[in-house]
Amino acid sequence: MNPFPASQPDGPGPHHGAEARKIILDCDPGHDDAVALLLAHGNPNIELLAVTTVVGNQTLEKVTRNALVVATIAGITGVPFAAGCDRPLVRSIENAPDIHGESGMDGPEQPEPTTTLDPRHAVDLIIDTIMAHEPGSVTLVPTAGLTNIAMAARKEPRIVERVREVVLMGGGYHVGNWSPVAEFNIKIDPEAAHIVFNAGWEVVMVGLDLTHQALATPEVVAAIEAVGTKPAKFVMELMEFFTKTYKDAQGFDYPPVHDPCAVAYVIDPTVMTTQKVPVDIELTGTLTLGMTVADFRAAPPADCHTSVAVKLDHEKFWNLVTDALVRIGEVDP
Ligand SMILES: [Ca+2]
Repeated sequence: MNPFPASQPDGPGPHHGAEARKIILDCDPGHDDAVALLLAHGNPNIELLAVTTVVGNQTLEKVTRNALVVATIAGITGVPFAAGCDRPLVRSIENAPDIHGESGMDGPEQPEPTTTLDPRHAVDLIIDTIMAHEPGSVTLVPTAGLTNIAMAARKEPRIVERVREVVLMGGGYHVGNWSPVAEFNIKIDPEAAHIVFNAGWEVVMVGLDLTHQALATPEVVAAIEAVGTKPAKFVMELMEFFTKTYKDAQGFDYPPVHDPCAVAYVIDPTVMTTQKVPVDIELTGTLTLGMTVADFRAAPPADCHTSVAVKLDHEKFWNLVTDALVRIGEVDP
């Protein structure tokens, strides 16, 4: 039962209000990217301006198709989707089939997408979208390797001052997952990450220190199932697959659902605590390539433009996700 039917124009729903935060979601779906996209679509405090894809969890072709599948399942219309870079700036392609399967979003049945792609390259869609909006109004939310974002900053440097902030899922100041000290999104394109972290815009790093607190426990999965809609069933089945691969590949009892944490921070910064600290990217270490090196030795300098996410309010976070699914309601693809 959907308490917020779409036919009720004045009621709450996934229709953004005047104060909604404008975001561009740059992603590589990806089980957790799919949840991030559903959260962004279903929360009224977010106005989703564009969705862009980049090679990462799987090939560009696969993750782009997956993004369109999620759009179809969630009934996302009127938002441009564009495909971006199909390889990192310097390094060879690394995908993560051990976590996300051969399709990049294995588990649930996937309908044929009905959403079509914007003809622009993602880098151009990102630039066009930022330049078309008021300075300081657009937030970039990358939940993948940072190739598209780095390319956009290099191609049109004026976006750096115009963006309100970059809230990214990636890195970790005490922990890695693709190496002992490096996280996947940073490690697969460290040069791009170096560009993004050193551009001078505000960067909020929602890294593994935070996202390893966003576990899809059995209680969480049951709450999602209880929403009782097709999009909720889709998320539940994504979580079932994710639970198995995270157990097999990394020994987690419950999977950390990384990417929606970045969206949740934009919706409500009180969902987590953050700490201002200088962060830079290791590019030359033989054991530490792609490490997000955070300098906690002293108070951050006045011009420090990076912060890291520290502590998650688990209940508040998952309530946002289930609330978004309730608002999305039933969708007939
Ligand atoms: Ca991702």
